[in-house]
Amino acid sequence: MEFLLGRLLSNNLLNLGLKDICEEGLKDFGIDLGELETVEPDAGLGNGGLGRLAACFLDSLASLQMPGHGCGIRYRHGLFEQKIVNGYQVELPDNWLQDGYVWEVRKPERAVIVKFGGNIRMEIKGKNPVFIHENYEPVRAVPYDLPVVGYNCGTVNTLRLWSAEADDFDFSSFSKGDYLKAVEHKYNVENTTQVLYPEDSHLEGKILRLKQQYFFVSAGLLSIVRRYKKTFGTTMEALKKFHERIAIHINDTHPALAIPELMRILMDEEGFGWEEAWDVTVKTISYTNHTILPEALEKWPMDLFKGLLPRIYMIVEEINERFCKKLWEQYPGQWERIRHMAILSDNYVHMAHLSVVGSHSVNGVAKIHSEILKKEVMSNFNQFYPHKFNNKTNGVTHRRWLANCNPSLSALITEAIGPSWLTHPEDLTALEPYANDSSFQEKAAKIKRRNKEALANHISDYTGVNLDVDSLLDVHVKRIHAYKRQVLNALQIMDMYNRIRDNPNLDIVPRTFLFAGKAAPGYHLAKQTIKLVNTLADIINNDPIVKDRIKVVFVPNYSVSLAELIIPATNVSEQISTASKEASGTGNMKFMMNGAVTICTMDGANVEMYEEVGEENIITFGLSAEQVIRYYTFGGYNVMDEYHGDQRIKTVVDQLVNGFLGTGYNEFSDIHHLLMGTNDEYFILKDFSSYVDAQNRINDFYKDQTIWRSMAVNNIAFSSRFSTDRTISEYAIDIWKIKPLVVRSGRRF
Ligand code: 26V
Repeated sequence: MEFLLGRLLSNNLLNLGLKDICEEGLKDFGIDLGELETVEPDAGLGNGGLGRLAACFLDSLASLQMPGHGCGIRYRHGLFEQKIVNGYQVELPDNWLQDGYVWEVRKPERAVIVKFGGNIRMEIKGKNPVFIHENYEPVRAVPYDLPVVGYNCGTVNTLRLWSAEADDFDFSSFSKGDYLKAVEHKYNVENTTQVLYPEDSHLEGKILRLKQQYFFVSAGLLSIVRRYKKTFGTTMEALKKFHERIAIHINDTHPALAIPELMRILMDEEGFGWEEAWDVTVKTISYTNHTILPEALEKWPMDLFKGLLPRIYMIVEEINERFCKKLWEQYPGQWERIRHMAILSDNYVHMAHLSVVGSHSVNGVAKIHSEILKKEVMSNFNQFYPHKFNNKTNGVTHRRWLANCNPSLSALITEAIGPSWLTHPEDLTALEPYANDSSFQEKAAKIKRRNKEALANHISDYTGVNLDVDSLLDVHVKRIHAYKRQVLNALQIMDMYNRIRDNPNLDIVPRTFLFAGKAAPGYHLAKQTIKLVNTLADIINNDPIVKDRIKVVFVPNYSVSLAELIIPATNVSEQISTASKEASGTGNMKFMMNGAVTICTMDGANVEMYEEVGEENIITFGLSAEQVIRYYTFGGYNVMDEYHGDQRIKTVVDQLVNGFLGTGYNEFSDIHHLLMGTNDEYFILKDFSSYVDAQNRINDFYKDQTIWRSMAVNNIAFSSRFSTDRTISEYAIDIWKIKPLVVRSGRRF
């Protein structure tokens, strides 16, 4: 449901082998390619990690010559634009299509009709019941196709984005002279794909979102089946082999309606019986889970679901009934277990349950996350379907996130080890010997500094803050959320500030703390966190006692394009989620590839980064996931122990509400409540002391530039596991059973 593409021009040129020549050619006309690129809108059709992962998958699929395409929504407005006014986040609509979009090709002749509402009438034809959908609202889904260009291989796949369109007027109303009703109808239909929902971790059961889900799922499936029949024929025999030729992967539960929709098409439109349709459906569909946060697990009120999708509801009811019957056979009398696993319960449709039951593969996105799924969140399902569960650790495309966004570092790497790493990321390990090569270290450090200069220009334009390019750049960029613990970083900065005020000669390396990220518009705590960071920036950056040794900056409007500017300039990558909560993280991998050192908890893919790079090249701290889960299960942690037991903690917590920050006393009351009023649900104070120690270790390592630079190079050398080329190869072999389809043999560059 989300593809966070960012800009495509430069990446497409890179993949076509045309970037250098275009750069040179444009120079002759006095045009800078970097500047020209900024004319392209940044396609923000996603919230964060989940949508960006989908975009990276598309790049690797095409670059590995895999026949794999994306299906999504052409939102008229992508993720909102963030402005900071007086320290607060203000949201503005993202009007990315206002000047047209060069990459899309509208295909009106491939439009399909998606049906909402109405009622279902059953008729008996021969011996069989048939279901007729009546009085529905038809919505025309028009596809817009974007090319997905593979790297140096001739493969161009498709990302098909669906847009809801009405005929110019609803003629039946118009002919009766009801002009306003006709216009209203058009408005309502087109409303379906107007806007991307900006929540990424909290479910609001809005009917329009369910409508979006069914809209793109139904349109996508109708177009897949139509194409299939055109290619393989319309006979029942051909359709029974659907799963042998088609794999459909659902990115989280958002497209889970693909399960009942494929059932509907096979039964109601193609004449399959239930058993046959179910067999094909389960073998076709696979599912990735991207979160264990209970508040983000999708569930829809049954009434709402039934009203909008009456036939789909009937099918889900039948799936549920058959599933519960099987559970009963396996676990006779265990009502509680069955209620917990049911798809329909407590008046809700539970989409994760539907996704597990209706697919043949369920994967988590990092080893630790997949283990937690199996052992905790979905342990019942894992017992019932042990063969379905597996892990596919996330990745990022190293072509966009290293080659394209950091061309100087990329050239240095190629100069040292040759260009094979672009198509075979595992070859990056050849860099290991360079970690202790002083000339290589020196060159890499110079590039880092130049990247900081480029970032500094942007920051001074947008925030007025002058970034000290000689300071250590410590970066915390991602969506703002309690579990990602931007508050922990802020408290640590407050403590560092207190220490400098107490001892103005404190021995610390100059450091810039950079934050960026969007808060969901209704998420007050996240919005307060942004205000807190901006308040700290005001105080600290203007305090003469600090003498510019630490600075804080919040860069507005975090996006793919901004990430491409920030990540190559970063020295320290903050990945400090409460252990067990961050399914994987992918920003962590992008920083690693660009030679940043990670300070992190043992959460998500950080655990595997630690395994790859070794303990001497990464800074870890805090409770383990096991400890966190144990605390949740058995209790045992009392926030008052930390508050009263550590003066540093008491001081910074009090400073949130005692006027020290120079704002109203209630300004940060939600944050104070998060810590003291919820018994520190995210273990921010519990991990505080260990985090401060880890920050001190960073300080000490950075002082010795030889050590630091070797850590940085080792991070690049051991990052290859985190290329989506590796991830996609695993999905292709283990789940989708697809092979490369060679379009053009031989590489040209
Ligand atoms: C959930 C919801 C809940 C309902 C409202 C709208 C909405 C929109 C998106 C989501 C998805 C939440 C899950 C998610 O984004 N997970 C992230 O997935 C990344 C890619 O696997 C992973 O790296 C992050 O750790 C994980 O938080």
